Amino acid sequence: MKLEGVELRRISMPLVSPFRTSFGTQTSRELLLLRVVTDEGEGWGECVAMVDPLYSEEYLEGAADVLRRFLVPALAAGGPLEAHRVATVLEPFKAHRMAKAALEMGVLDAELRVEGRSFARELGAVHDRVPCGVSVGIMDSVPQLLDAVGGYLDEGYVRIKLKIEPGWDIEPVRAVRETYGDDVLLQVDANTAYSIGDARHLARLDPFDLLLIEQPLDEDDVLGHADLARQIATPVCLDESITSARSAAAAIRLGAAAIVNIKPGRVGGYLEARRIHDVCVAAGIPVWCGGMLETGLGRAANVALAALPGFTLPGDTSGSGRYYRTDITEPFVLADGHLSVPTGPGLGVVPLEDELAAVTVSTEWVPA
Ligand code: NPQ
Ligand code: MG
Repeated sequence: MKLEGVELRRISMPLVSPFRTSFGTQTSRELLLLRVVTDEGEGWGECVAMVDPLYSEEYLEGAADVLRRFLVPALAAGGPLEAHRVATVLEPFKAHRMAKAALEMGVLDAELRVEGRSFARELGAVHDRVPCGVSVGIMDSVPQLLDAVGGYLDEGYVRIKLKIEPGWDIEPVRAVRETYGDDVLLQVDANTAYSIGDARHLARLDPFDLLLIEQPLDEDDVLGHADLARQIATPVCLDESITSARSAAAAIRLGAAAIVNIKPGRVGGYLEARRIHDVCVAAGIPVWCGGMLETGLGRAANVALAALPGFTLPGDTSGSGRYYRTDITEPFVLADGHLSVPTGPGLGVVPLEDELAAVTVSTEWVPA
């Protein structure tokens, strides 16, 4: 394949309800989509960076800039266009993993469509459907939270993740346990909102039998997570800190990660995500697939990844309706708490022309 160019498409999708985390409240999702155009066909990539660098250091316009200025030109000049070569060709440029992941995803989609193979088959999926969890934002009150959780349980979600921060942690967890019982698979995500001095406070979550606590400390504080893990009974899971298979191996060796959240965007792509899966399986560490409020495009690829054998915990692979009234692809809808793994070529889904047009803010052509 030969690269002809990449269309950068900014889209804006309203959320069905505000989503509050320890780093802020989102009411709409601004996203950068990549249409990778080759001499043999097209592929779609989705960049998960937010508008503001609040989850990680990457942000939407930064990703667009590095793609336009460095990544697309390097890929165009980098020899035969093959998905498995993309990360190597882009390696001279430091970090910018979400931008690189989006470009690799688009190339992989184009390549697999030509070859008639699915993401699931390419990545090594062993299931045809995956169990789904849901991430529940910080709310103004406990009754409001219980309402939201009850609604998701009624929809069939098999695992609940509560976003927490100082002042919204022990009581919401207690309330969910008391209302919905000990059988609900329950976990929490702090998005780096605590410090090691909070260890004794976080140990108060121990009695609630949580599956895990996700990223309580700073992303660069791997040693702190190892120290914390010795002071609390809840298993420590890393999200933001895991940026590569190498960093996953290091975190596991240090005792900082009993469980790993895998997000392809955060680690530079689906191929690196699979390597993290392999590292974790070899070390006996359970993994699950995170979520970044993806459209149906990113959701399709995530569901394929979540069907690999080491994904033994339900992920944040929610249905489209968790976030969006209208998705830009055929929506992903839960059946019995599961989503079906797409089987068609590439992602197995394509943007619906009208829906895509309705959410498009701007397009920019970056020639090869
Ligand atoms: C997490 N995701 O696991 C992230 C964080 C997150 C589903 O909890 C806009 C774009 C809003 C990306 C909010 C979930 C977001 C976002 C939260 C990512 O840490
Ligand atoms: Mg997280």
